[in-house]
Amino acid sequence: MSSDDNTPPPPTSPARSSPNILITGTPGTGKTTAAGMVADAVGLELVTVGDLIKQRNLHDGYDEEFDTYWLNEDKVVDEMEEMMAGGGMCIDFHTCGFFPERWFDLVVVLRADTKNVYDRLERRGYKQNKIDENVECEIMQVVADDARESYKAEIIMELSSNTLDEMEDNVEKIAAFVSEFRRSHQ
Ligand code: DAT
Repeated sequence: MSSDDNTPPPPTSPARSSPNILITGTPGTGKTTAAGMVADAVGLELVTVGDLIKQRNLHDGYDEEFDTYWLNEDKVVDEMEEMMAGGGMCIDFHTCGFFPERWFDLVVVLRADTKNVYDRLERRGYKQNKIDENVECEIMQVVADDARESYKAEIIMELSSNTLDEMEDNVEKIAAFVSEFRRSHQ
């Protein structure tokens, strides 16, 4: 028997018939809204990682100053490993570099104008220091850079999310990727 027979796929291209997608971006860029629409449109299972962290205590305590939880990356990855194994997941989180590269077939980075990020976070009732930190994060392209350092360029989709029309276009583009992935991985 040749050594090529029955060789399992390499860890970077796992055999799954439905893709795992990550939707990331600075808070206020529209991740949760877009992820929910994508999951509904194409039948992916939605995981809002921020909620998971709170529900399952995957953090190292609470930061009063920034009104946020200290992320425990190892706990989050351990908790999610099994759910990612079968594919078909739509993951929504505002940072991305600590997730294993092999988990994702598409990484969407949403971008928005500073004013929109500011207004959306203000409407959400964020404290001023948290608004300022996130606006700066968007200006400095922190999440986009993190994605570029962590994932292959060909699986990253950077999309503008300033208007409802753009949001709908984005959902259509992501849904089209999912359909094509499923068609070609039957
Ligand atoms: P995130 O999950 O990135 O923090 P969100 O999905 O909660 O963002 O959206 C924040 C608010 O902004 C919410 O009220 C919906 C609105 N919003 C998001 N994307 C938008 C877009 N492209 N056009 C108009 N409003 C948008």
